[in-house]
Amino acid sequence: MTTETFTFNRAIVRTPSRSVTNGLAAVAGEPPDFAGIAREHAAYVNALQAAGVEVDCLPALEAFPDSIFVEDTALVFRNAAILLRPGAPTRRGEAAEMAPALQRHFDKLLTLSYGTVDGGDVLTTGQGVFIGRSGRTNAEGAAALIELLTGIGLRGQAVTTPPGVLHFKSDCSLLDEETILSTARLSASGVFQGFRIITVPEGEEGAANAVRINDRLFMSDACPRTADLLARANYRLVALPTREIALIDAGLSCMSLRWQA
Ligand code: CIR
Repeated sequence: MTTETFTFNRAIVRTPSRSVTNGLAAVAGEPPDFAGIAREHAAYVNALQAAGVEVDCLPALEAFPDSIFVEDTALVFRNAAILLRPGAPTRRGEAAEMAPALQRHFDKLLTLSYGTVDGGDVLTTGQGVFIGRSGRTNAEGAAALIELLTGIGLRGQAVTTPPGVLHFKSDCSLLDEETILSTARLSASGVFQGFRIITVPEGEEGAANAVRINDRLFMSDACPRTADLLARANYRLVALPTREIALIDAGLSCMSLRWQA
């Protein structure tokens, strides 16, 4: 059994820009508060460091309101990184902004050359890499990514994201090599056959976007019933504030690229 899918000692994050208050939201509503986002980001970075992760914090990019959500720009593995093509037109340029940091950290940097893929649609497990087609990740992008993954010895598989859900990982996360935390609407598709599934209680769908980092599990502090369930399953929980980032459709996984160097 390998634990590489949740053992991490390096991460890249990006300082939130003031423009983050104009981040994309599927349903226009209350905009997030900049100071609140900055606090949530700082708590997240502290939690990464407390988990033993060395964090490279990139400068804010005012031209890209959603650039704090670095996960969507790239995939990172032990020996290679893949620069993606984010699906939202206002976010496409974020990938080029990420390239220099990836060049610093990785000897091998591959680039998706056609289609669109957001990293939020990609779940890496010990058995393969799920690529959820979504409003952001199209079939061409998924096919191009599968080819790149094959070249670095990984097996990619295109799957479906439930309608109305932003990203595949908005609705699931890897808890350990055998276990996936998922919403009922996602696991109903049968996509996680062979895994043990822990289903988030109805009404707490946002809890499905958790992040396993070393011996702990980062999760939203707004999901008490899921926290109960996971604590009883013996996961070591780190509850983090997500109220403001949730206003622009984001969760905890979005705010970092994580790998084992
Ligand atoms: C967006 O709509 O692209 C951002 N407001 C939220 C991105 C969240 N990223 C993620 O789930 N990986």
